Amino acid sequence: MFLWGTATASYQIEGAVGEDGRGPSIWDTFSHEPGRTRDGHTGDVACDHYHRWPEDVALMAEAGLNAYRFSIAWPRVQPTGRGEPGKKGLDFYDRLVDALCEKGIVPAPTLFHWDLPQALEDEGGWLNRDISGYFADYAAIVAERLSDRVKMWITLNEPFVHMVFGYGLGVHAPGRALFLDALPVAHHQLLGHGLAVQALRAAGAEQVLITNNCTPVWPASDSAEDLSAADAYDTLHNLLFNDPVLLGTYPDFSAYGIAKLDFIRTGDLETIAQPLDGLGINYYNPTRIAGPGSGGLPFEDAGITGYPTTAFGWPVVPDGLRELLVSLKARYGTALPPVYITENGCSYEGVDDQERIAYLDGHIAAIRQAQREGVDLRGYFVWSLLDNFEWAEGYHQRFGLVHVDFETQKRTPKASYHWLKGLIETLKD
Ligand code: IFM
Repeated sequence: MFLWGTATASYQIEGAVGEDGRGPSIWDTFSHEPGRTRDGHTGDVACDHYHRWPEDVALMAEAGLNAYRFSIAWPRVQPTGRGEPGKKGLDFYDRLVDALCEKGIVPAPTLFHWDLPQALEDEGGWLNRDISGYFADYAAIVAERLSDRVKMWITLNEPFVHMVFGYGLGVHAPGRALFLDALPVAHHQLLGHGLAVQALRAAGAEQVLITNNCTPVWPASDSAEDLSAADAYDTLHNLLFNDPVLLGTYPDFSAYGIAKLDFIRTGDLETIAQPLDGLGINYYNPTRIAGPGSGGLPFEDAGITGYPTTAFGWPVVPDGLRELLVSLKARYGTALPPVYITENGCSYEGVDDQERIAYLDGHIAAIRQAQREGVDLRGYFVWSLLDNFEWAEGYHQRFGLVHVDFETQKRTPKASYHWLKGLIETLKD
């Protein structure tokens, strides 16, 4: 069964940050610091999904969607990231999973979508190798409770973005600007992924994936400088996260002048390269790269022109998704498991969102073309079900199929919601 779903993340929709024993996360801390998010927005209330989830599940069912990718808030399950689980937090996800199953919607939880318990950040966050083990303990707790009904699990969401934005540039929580010294964050997340796969399997999980955010990298010109800069960027953004999980190796980092990767220990890569049942891919746009960059980086973003852009200013390049999928197949061959597009979507204003319809239509055509070119694709999840808290942009970027009035919490399905519903109906015939 091909999965047609939507995707969300706990901190972006749940709200209820102080309820039922949930501990603080790094996003609670970060968003409350002056100047960190646009207009000082926080996820304190967000879409109030913690209370309104029955309405949100009903919206999915009404659209005919057969899958839902959501994330579990680690600090709801373990308020300090370690030790005994809080009962009420797990109860929330238990009820949600029951309601999804009742409606015939496959639950596909992600265990980590950036809301690290603050107590673990106080111990160094993902710079601290021990966090990998705590992550696996948490995975085991959740799977023991839910794996009788949850068959499909995703360990991490976009470890690249969490490393670069959260620890490299400091524009996301936890707000550290370590540049290339953030590299251990990649390794410790990947190690946590590998250990979590083992824990999930031990608790009866049937299907395990990781979700990487990938981008086709376009050199700005054919010059040797731009070509090698593009390779260097591809290494950091794509290969650093796909190679270890699929091939059990790290790519060559010499372009970065990093000789010592001494945080990698013997046996780590074997742990990271656990067999997977799928690769989750989040795609938004390609990246055009020139070289060399400033600040010691071997590349710089040259920007893409000549394409329509979303309200966020992101170029709309549907064929980039086909290009990406075909290139994954070319690089990994038989090591590439079935692929799920775990996020694809766009930010636009308005309820009559014809641009979003065009965006989705173009990207769905691109995945169909990739299938014709031999890529084993098993699902497509739109980001996002609801307008929600778009991290540093607060509530300014609206990605939802359903409009949310953040004053009243009223949900209004947009034109794209009705369009997607119509499309899914035609697929049933
Ligand atoms: O909102 C984010 C999501 O949390 C991760 N992937 C990209 C989305 C849009 O920026």
